Amino acid sequence: MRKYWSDKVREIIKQKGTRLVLALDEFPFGDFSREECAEVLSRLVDYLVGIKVGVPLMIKYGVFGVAEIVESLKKNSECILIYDGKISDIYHVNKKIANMVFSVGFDLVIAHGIVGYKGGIEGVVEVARNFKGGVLILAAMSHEESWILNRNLMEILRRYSKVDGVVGFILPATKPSTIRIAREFLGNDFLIFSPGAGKQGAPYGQSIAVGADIEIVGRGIYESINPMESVVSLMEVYRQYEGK
Ligand code: NUP
Repeated sequence: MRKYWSDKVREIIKQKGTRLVLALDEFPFGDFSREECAEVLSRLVDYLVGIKVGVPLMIKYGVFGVAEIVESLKKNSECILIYDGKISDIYHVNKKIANMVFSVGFDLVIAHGIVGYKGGIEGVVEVARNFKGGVLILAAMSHEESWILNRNLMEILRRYSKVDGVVGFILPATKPSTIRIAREFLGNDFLIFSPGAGKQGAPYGQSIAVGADIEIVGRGIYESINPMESVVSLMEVYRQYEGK
């Protein structure tokens, strides 16, 4: 599935001329009603490679409520749907979570690499293979004290790059050296998705410059007064890296 998902994501990047995945941790935008928000999203989707749904939205609307929102977006434009549950439990619980999210139409799910594969993330990977979905491994994080996790970067990359079903890694834009190291180690077969640009302080585009395929942006878009203007202006930033 690795080649399938990396080709698919890179094809959408080419088609749409952007590198952006929207982190949807809140719905609706500002004071918009749910209908108005759905309308804004349906127009934004032409300028997005995908949408990443976080736990806050899942708690608020439940897996079926979220599925309804995201499925309607998929109708308008090709778009990768990612569940960011940072799955990090033991094998059989991970399996249940993965089964629920893949069965409502998510394409990729994010799992915490630090948990370990055997008896842990293996549960997510097995389900992903059944659904022909993919797993993105969180290998380092963007926040201040993330060094506790991030010092295990090489071990996580080494371990999970051997696992069939793992299609890519999440690496922080706020720590660009982790992206550089990972790209050099992984080569081009794996996808790299990077959060941390905008509100967390990394400059837009920096993660792409050092080797990421995709930039994940949340508040910079959904808290913006004009979300459409924000996604279009980000396209300009990513245009510099066309063909990279
Ligand atoms: O290390 C990580 N940092 C991070 O911000 C790993 C993540 N998955 N994220 C997610 O990226 C976070 O859960 C949020 O959905 C998004 C960043 O949002 P924002 O800072 O652009 O609003």
